[in-house]
This record gives sequence, C-alpha cells and structure tokens, in this order.
Amino acid sequence: MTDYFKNIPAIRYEGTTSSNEFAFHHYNPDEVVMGKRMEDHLRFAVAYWHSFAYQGGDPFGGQTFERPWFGETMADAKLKADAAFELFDILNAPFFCFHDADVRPEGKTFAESTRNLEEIVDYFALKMQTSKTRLLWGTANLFTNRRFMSGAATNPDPDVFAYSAATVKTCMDATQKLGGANYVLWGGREGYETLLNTDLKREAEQAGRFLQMVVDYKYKIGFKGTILIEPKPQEPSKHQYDYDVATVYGFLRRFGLENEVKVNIEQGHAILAGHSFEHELAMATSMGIFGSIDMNRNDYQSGWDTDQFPNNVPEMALAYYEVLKAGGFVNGGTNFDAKIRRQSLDAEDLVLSHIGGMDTCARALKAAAAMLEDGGLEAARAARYAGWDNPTAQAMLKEGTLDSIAARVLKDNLNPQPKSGRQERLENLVNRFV
Ligand code: XUL
Ligand code: CO
Repeated sequence: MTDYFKNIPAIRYEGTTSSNEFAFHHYNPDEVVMGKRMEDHLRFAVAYWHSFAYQGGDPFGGQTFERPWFGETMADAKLKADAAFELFDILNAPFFCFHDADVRPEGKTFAESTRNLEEIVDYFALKMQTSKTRLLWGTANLFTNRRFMSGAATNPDPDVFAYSAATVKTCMDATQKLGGANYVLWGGREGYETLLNTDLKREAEQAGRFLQMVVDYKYKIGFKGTILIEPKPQEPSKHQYDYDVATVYGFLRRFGLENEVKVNIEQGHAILAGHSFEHELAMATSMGIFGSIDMNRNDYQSGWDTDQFPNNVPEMALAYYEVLKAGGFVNGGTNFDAKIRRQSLDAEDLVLSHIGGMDTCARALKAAAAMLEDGGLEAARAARYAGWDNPTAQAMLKEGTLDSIAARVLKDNLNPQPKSGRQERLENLVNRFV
C-alpha cells in the first residue's frame, strides 16, 4: 500500500444530479446500452506511461511532477506498480496497458533489462490475483532509448533489428503471461528524416519481415490475443511508414498479413494524418482490420500530439457510432493514451482526468447508441445508395464492361440529375443526440 491517493475515495456512479467531483456522472458500468453493460462496451484501460511514467516535461522544460516512485531501482518500479493498481481500483478500471520501459528500470545489458521486466511481470501477476483489472495490451518501447534513434525494425544496423526483435519477444512473453487481450506495435521511429541517407525499399522489407516474425511467434507461444499496429503519420520521425489506417492496410497486404494483424487507432494520430477519428475507424472497419482505440485529444491550436484526455462529446459520439456500427470491441477497448497537463501536479488531477475522460466517453457511447437506435442516419445513408439495389445496377457492377455500359447509357438515354447530399440535415439530426 502507498499513501499516494490517500484522501481519494473509490469512484462510484452518482448520476448528473450529484455535484461530487469524485464520482462518475455519466459512466455507470452496469447500465445496459444496446443489450450490453457499459463497462463491457467501453473496456477502459489506464495507460501506464502517461499516468505513472510521464514526468511533466515538454520540449522547453523537464520534470514538473514529483512522484515517490520516480527513480531507477526495482523498489521504485514496485512502488509505481503499487500506486498504479491503487488507481485502477479507485477508478474500477477493467484494463491497463504498458510498455516494458514504463514498468521496469533499464538494465545495463539486455539480460538485465529482461530480468527486471520479468520480476515486475511476476509482481503484476500477483497483484492481478486480487484486482479486477486485466491487461488490454502490452507493447515494447522501441523509440525512447538512443539505440533506436534510427529506427527499430527499419534500422540500417542489423544489430538494432536483432535487439528490437529480442525486446519484442520479451514483451510478447510478458503480455502472454499476464493474459493480455492484444499486443501492440507502434513504430515510433519506423520512418525517416531524410531520403539522402535512407533506403526506403529495404526498410519496408525489414519491417515486413519483422512483423511476420511477430505473427509466427504469436502462434508459437499460443497467444490468443490480437496483434495490432498503431498508425501515426509523423512525430517523432518526419515521415513514418505507418502513416494512417489505409497505409497500414497496404503494408499488410504487401506482406500477406492482412488477416493476421489489425489496427489500434488513436484519435490524435488520426488528426495529425489530416483525417477525422471516425474516418480512420470507418476505414479500418471497411477493410476488416478494426481492433482497438487509443482515446485522447490533440489541442487543435498547437498542431502536435498533445495527448490530452478526451473532453469533446460530439466528436467522440461520432467515433463510438463507428465502433458500435462495427459491432463493438472484440479483444479491443478504449485505452486512455492521454496525459494530464504539466501544471497538473496533484494526485487528484490524475484521478479527475480519468473521471472526465470516462464520463466523456460514456456520454458519447450513449449518444451513439441513441443515434443507431433512432436509425435516421442509417436510413438516410441507405436511401442515398438505394439506386444500387436495382438489379440493372447490380448486374453492371458484377459483369458490366465499359462497352456494355456505354451501350445501355445510349439505349436508355441516361441523363443523371444531381441530388442533395443533405449534409446539414444530417448534422442537425446528430445535434439532437449530442
Ligand atoms: C505515441 C503513442 C504510443 C503508443 C504505444 O504517440 O501513441 O504511446 O500508443 O507505443
Ligand atoms: Co497511442
């Protein structure tokens, strides 16, 4: 036990009439939405890195937070784990996520880092015996340490490729041991700064081979979870290979892995790629690779990945609309890849940020469910494409040729008339629910 969260109560649902800030006002885990408990829909996960390893730094200044577990010893790592599981309990969080580097001190050698990780994984396993919190996903940090500055799988140095492969093996073992539902690969440095020193073709082939090895290892150890790639267009690398969902899908097809790997889509990354979150979700669903989400929000004025907790219900409602339309999460969930601001120093801030994020997502989920149950949006979409239900249109799509179609256009004297896309009507419809 730590006394870090000592004056903070367990957070319970009290509804919108309560003014208790240490309560959920919208997130009621047991409330049934479209036939499923809210907790089972949303599958919230606390992100270990932002909540316990982030020290408050930004590009202009270092640490602002003081946490009793900041240090490089195993005792610090265990204190951090104690505090983390206390927060999970306070929030009644069903899941957490971590990188190796968040949970264990870096060793002097690979062997020592691995031993440290294994010791912490055993410590987690012990804690999980009495905690409800499960592991949504594990991952390897292949981007912070300077050895990865020119990439991990895509590094020009084969020894870095080897070190990365070995690291991923240890992180997959850790995820397997803790019963993780997914394993994530975010290619933080899998990209490049300048073509002047970069062999694009070679690097992509290295990445494809690396991913194949990850999939092979999954089968070898009998990991039942899903392998997920997390797209991001730039930052830290200027050009990142996993730019967005469509790019990742092309990459998976290129290496024949489209049925083996899905995507973990992050709100802020979607925005950096010039897309909306719901675009990325719909794209993944349409290609059969939707897996999980990292939920956060960028500051739209700053133009970089600020990883704030979500606080915009209308935006999130459109995202959960896509999630619900896709049939909801299977192994995936809602991971808060979000950090508190560097001036938010207190234990209370850490708890309140999660309450706010969870309430925002709960409101969004309820709004999304109401929109689906109303059916207005789907009916309007179906009406817009209704022409395609016509047998002639279907036949054209299946066996038409440019010749046969041109002949029919002439014969029937086709003269299509534009129809309204009705965007404002649909926006007004959405506005009734958010
Ligand atoms: C970085 C990011 C990562 C991944 C996991 O932008 O989102 O934290 O989620 O490596
Ligand atoms: Co993320």
